Amino acid sequence: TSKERTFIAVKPDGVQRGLISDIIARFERRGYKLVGLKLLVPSKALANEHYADLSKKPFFAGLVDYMTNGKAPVIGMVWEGPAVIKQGRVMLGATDPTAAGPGTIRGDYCLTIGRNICHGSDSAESAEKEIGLWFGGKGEIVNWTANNDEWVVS
Ligand code: DAT
Ligand code: MG
Repeated sequence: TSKERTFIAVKPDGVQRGLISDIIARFERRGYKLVGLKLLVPSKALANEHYADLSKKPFFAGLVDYMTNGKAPVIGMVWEGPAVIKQGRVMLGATDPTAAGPGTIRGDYCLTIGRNICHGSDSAESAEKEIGLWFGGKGEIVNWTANNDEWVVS
């Protein structure tokens, strides 16, 4: 539906490389609506829970350290709009940047899977879980009407 929401993050390497604005711009100019935004160094507990599905993988410890060591923060966002979960993943590009096509975020800016600069929920279930994890506080998600909605979504 047009109220679908997904969790998109700029990982520490994306922040360090100055790519926050580019990543936001891609979602914004397409017409998706920003309803949550924060800058933080995630706790180990948050990163562990966020990547819980991957806890048995050999790269898990390195992944959590990279997300949480504070060498740069993470930008966490909630974007809303038609098919934003699936389209967000398409806009990010393949997890392994060597397979990510040009025009995608990873295809335009990344070379390796361990430094792929962005995250996007991969299903309705993960979107719900991740939005709840990263945006727990009252008022952190803002419901608002964009004045150009009638020109973007019909
Ligand atoms: P995605 O981030 O596209 O949802 P994922 O959920 O499978 O991909 O994995 C989460 C992150 O873990 C991914 O963005 C980068 C890291 N990762 C995944 N597979 C990896 C691997 N084989 N080696 C190193 N890091 C990996
Ligand atoms: Mg994933």
